[in-house]
Amino acid sequence: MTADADLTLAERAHRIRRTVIEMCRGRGQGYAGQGLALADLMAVLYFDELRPGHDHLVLSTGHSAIAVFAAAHELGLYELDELRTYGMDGSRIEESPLEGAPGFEITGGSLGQGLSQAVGMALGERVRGSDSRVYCIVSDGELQEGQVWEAAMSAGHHRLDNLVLLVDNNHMQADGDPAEVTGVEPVPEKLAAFGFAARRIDAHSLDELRAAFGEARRTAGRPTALVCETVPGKGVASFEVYEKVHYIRAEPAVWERALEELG
Ligand SMILES: Cc1ncc(C[n+]2csc(CCOP(=O)(O)OP(=O)(O)O)c2C)c(N)n1
Ligand SMILES: [Mg+2]
Repeated sequence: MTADADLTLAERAHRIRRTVIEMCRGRGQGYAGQGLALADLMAVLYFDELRPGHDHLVLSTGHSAIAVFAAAHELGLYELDELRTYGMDGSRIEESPLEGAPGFEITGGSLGQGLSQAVGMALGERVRGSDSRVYCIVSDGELQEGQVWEAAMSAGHHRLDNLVLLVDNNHMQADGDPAEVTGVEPVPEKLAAFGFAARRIDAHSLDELRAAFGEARRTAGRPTALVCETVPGKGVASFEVYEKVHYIRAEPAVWERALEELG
């Protein structure tokens, strides 16, 4: 745990990546590719963008919870020892999270539902006269769910400029590349047609992420969508071979080598 305010965002992202590997090492398996891919986004969200107790993060892609747990560890919400019980029977460190676990506003697992909840929260905050902002993470595979587009239509209709949709565009779903399963592109253009200020960003560039969030805050009258280009396994060279692997199950030595590579 650390509350060291002097760490840079790059150092936070690096620590989040190490925690992701530590979590998978516990049981020898987990969503390591997604956790590593989302580490930079998590660092910027939690240590630059979200105002604690004020803004909302809605993780629609429940199985990517590992990234949020690892970031929550940086905030001091979970001890590393507990995070190492990730996915074990009886642990509250679920592979897909439950609403009410520290860091999680909704229950995950059934894909496609989070944006609807985020739209409801954003509308609710507006009705209350609050300036709270709502950030919602969905995945590229999840865009195949019709409910996401119903929610997007609603966000555009209500001109929810307090809503930021983040698409984890890692070009991977359980059965391969969405382009080969059921194509979802062109995502920015589709979301723009639904009323979003939408664009694609490199979600491993801390500068691009910060600039995009700044622009979203300055955008009035429209929700923002950031199609975040991410690389599964980002930061651990030997995980390149797992680039298109949705779930990693490996021997202890593999996790130990990953930690050595991260440094
Ligand atoms: C409604 C629903 N349908 C199917 C699944 C099974 N499922 C779990 S993960 C997954 C892949 C979704 O794509 P994506 O989130 O892009 O995968 P990743 O990038 O993490 O590999 C699917 C179909 C689910 N969790 N919920
Ligand atoms: Mg994906």
